[in-house]
Amino acid sequence: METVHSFLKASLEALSNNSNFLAALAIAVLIAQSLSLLTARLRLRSQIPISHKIAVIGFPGAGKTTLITALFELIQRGQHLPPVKLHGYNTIKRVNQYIAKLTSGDNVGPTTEQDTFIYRFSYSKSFFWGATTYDVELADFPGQYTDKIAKEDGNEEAQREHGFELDEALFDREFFSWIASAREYLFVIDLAEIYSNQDVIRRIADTTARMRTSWHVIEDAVSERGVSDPRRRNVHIIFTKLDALLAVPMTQVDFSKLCTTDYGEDTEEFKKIENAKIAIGTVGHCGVDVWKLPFGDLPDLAPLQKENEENFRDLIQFFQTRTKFDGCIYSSVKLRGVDGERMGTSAILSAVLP
Ligand SMILES: Nc1nc2c(ncn2[C@@H]2O[C@H](COP(=O)(O)OP(=O)(O)OP(=O)(O)O)[C@@H](O)[C@H]2O)c(=O)[nH]1
Ligand SMILES: [Mg+2]
Repeated sequence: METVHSFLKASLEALSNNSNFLAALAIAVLIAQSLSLLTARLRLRSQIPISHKIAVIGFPGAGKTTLITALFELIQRGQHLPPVKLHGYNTIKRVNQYIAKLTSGDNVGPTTEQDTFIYRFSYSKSFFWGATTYDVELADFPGQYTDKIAKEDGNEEAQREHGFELDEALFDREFFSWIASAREYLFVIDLAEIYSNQDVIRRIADTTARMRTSWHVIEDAVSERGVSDPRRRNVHIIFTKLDALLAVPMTQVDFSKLCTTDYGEDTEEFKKIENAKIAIGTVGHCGVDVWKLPFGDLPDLAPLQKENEENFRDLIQFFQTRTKFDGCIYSSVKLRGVDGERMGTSAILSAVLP
């Protein structure tokens, strides 16, 4: 008995003398414990769906509903996401109705207060610890709402001084609660509307002021409801209807001159269209369809985008300082890539989906 005791004592002494060994042992135990805790947490997380809310904000006619429809059209192709499940009869019905309209070239029609709609879908992603499910909500609010929250446009200083005295009763309460809990905000700006204006600079200044006011009101709603810091919300600016900037309006094309030679390819009129690369509508009686030019055939868009972002520098800087600004994306439902994808749609999905 005494020999066993002295053997154990001697062994322990030998081990404790070897402090490196003990330290390594302690670290190994710690790592094993942390790993099992982390795996347990991740497993638990994979069992609870993660909620992800995306708010689409913009003035009436900016192209919000059309854009959302184009996003669903891409989602349903299943190239960019694992299989997606649409939730609720209304989401399924609306998505399919609107996609049919978009495909046939019909307008989806303005969204009214009664139409305020939250699309719901979910999908799962596999990780080494299991699958995580995301419950996504995408809200299409009527442009009239944005108009109302930005009604103090051009008078931001006074508004900041006097606080926000917006009549919340004007709004559906659900709107503010939902907006305050969103994770991603898409501010949609209509390029066609901006650049077709008589006074472009004034229009940009006005849009900037109204968008800023909208964000101030959202910030206010967020802090009032005590949910996390508005500076941690992701904001994206989406410039829609890019095609309108590349277009030669049909009224400017003289069809009689277009067709003077074989398909008129050498005429000045044809060059006008060729240079613009796209025209609104089909050049009917020549049978030349300039609608579906793939992205690769478009003129270099970088200078145009640079100039536009220079024009919107104030708004971009405002979002950069007050939010987690994620940049600008250009979209057009009329311009398609060779695989049929509408311009901007996959960039938007990658930017806003987890
Ligand atoms: N040329 C062109 N027109 C577009 C594009 N996207 C939308 N439009 C047109 O713009 C108009 C308004 O589109 P909507 O999607 O209804 O706009 P909205 O922002 O939902 O409008 P509200 O619901 O009133 O707030 C429709 O006539 C669309 O066909 C685009 O990329 N290019
Ligand atoms: Mg709409």
